[in-house]
Amino acid sequence: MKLVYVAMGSNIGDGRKCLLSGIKMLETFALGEIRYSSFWNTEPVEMIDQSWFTNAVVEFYTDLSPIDLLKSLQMIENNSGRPSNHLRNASRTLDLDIISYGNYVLETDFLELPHPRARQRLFVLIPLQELAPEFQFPGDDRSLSDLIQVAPSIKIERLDYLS
Ligand code: PH2
Ligand code: MG
Ligand code: MG
Repeated sequence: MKLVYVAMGSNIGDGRKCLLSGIKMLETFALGEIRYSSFWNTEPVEMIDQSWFTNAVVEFYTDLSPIDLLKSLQMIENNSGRPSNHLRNASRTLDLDIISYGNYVLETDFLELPHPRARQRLFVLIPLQELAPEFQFPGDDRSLSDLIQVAPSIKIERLDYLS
């Protein structure tokens, strides 16, 4: 059983609904409770002329292998209306990226662990810090605060559904 962190993002349709329905689908195979961060509205990074994203990070345990977890996440993306042959960085109803899988460090053609770009992306680091302030990337002794300080700045605001 491994503890995993998955980043969620949506910039087509109602982002909050897309993320909530994604979490419901994750519940069908996660072991135990899924913990999740607040939802954050974030400026698109490395995309031109795209809508803002709703982003969050979730934490759960799994007994799936990294590759089977990746396949399950891709099935959920497809169920959310995202074609599997989409272009990299195209807009999407739901994007699910494995940020870390236990303390695995892995490099294959279709999966790299931990996620190769997460440490530079505030739309991952800030929800992750909210959810797991003590988190460290495998093989990296920097804190999330250290990483957040040097990451390229973007506009990011926490959604507050109670107000
Ligand atoms: N995902 C990307 C590229 N750019 N920007 C934001 N704000 N949020 C994302 O989830 C995101 C992005 C590729 O998956
Ligand atoms: Mg992504
Ligand atoms: Mg992805």
